[in-house]
Amino acid sequence: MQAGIVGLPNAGKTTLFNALTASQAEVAPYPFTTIDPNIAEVDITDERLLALTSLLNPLEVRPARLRFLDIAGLVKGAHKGEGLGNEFLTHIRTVDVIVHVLRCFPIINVSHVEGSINPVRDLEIVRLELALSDLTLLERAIHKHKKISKSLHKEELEELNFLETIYLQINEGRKVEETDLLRLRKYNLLSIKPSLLVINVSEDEIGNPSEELQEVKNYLKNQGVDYLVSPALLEQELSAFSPEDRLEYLKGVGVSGTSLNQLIFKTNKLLQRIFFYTTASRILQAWPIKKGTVIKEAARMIHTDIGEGFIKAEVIPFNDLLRLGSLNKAKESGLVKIEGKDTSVEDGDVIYFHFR
Ligand SMILES: Nc1nc2c(ncn2[C@@H]2O[C@H](COP(=O)(O)OP(=O)(O)O)[C@@H](O)[C@H]2O)c(=O)[nH]1
Ligand SMILES: [Mg+2]
Repeated sequence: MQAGIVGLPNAGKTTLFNALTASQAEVAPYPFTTIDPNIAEVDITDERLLALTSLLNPLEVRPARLRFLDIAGLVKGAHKGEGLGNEFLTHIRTVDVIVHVLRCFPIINVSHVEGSINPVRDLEIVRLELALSDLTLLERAIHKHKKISKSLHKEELEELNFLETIYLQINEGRKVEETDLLRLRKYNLLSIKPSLLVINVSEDEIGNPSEELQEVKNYLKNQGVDYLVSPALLEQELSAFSPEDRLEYLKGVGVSGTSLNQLIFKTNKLLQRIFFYTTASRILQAWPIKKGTVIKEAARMIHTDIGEGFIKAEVIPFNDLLRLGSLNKAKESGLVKIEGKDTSVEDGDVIYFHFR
């Protein structure tokens, strides 16, 4: 799973990135570019995985991972190449979710490209840049199709029509239909990607919200957009401390959890992610998948051979396994179900795949 961080310069993107990843960062340079985005991966901490670890005593534990990409700030005109914006954006075209950072902390020492604090304005500037960047991409795709339109097959002509329709929808700021999203996947458009807003506030704003903070919260609520309020700088400073100390400090200033945990929770909700677990070869592994995925697809995710040669799966819900205390007891109690390829995976299922 990958998340791409966007926002205006000095919104606190890199600060948030550090806060999210510093404690366990594995910062890798991006190999094929000169304007390197910061990249780091974090383990998705998971209560169930911890419980399964103490229960099953595995040789190895592999949590699901979330990768963050932090790109340089966008400015007005980024889509036209202003400030190299377009190149930055290409780095995050393939992410699963966009994390959009809005600056709410005041102008003291840190300047703002637009000269004042106004998160609603900033939100719309960046949204517009994402949309304009998509339009440029679509224009190119449409142009390519048109150049050879005489020799196009029926499906390709249909694709051309489809792209033109989408172009108009994005251009006019209309909502793209749910059913079209899947078909658009291969174009990696940014403006239609699931996105989460992170409002970056200073520590003292949490208990004492500014007018701007109230305004942007209401604005997002009215649009039905999920957001979280993050004291990014404080969290970056806290990242040197133990998780327990961090949480205690945050609770002291009125925040219920780390931005990372809130972000993971909200991302899973937004993307309708659930988790299943495998324990084969005494390797305990968590697998994130989309709700509604069937067992055969889940098998394929682990390995194409397991998907292709799938015979059956033994499935036990996490809660039953925890209650009974071991896989053997679960089997004896008949709580391990044999499932075929078309059964949907449920959140928390512990699965053993049989395959040829
Ligand atoms: N006071 C305060 N400063 C912040 C906060 N977040 C970021 N900054 C500062 O703002 C500056 C720009 O932050 P940075 O993360 O580099 O912004 P980016 O350009 O969006 O990556 C840095 O000096 C940060 O220390 C915050 O919540 N409060
Ligand atoms: Mg930065």
